[in-house]
Amino acid sequence: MTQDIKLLLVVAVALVDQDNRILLAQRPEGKQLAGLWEFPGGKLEPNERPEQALIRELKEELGIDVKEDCLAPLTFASFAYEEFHLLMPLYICRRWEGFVQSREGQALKWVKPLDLRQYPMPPADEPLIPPLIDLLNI
Ligand code: 9L3
Ligand code: MG
Repeated sequence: MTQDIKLLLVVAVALVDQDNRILLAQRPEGKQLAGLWEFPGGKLEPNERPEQALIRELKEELGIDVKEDCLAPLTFASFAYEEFHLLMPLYICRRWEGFVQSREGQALKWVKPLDLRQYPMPPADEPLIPPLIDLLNI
């Protein structure tokens, strides 16, 4: 028997500052998974590549400008919710223009890699932590 699976394509980023801290954003009240801390990002719009979607989302949500060659793919999240299957590449970015600000009322936090586990995350985001810590060589 086959089953129709709804795929949701999302892209996320680990923004890393000069002290090797990573930006987490808290999902706001009223949204699915409210209160959980996530790597910033969002859904792909039709005809967008992941890098284009991320550049758009980072401008909308955080007010920063990111160049495509500053985005490096790191790993991939895959998580099956009951209603849809989420596929989400995680990029890493160390360079951007402008100051990170909360444009959509979301709480933001710069977190040391080994403290990431203290922040409750959506289930798709959690498995992204070990490869990120490996890459940062902590
Ligand atoms: N999501 C999970 N982890 C993330 C991001 C950016 C998104 N780091 C999930 C939450 C929602 C879906 O992706 O189920 C779509 O995100 P949004 O458009 O509601 O932010
Ligand atoms: Mg978002």
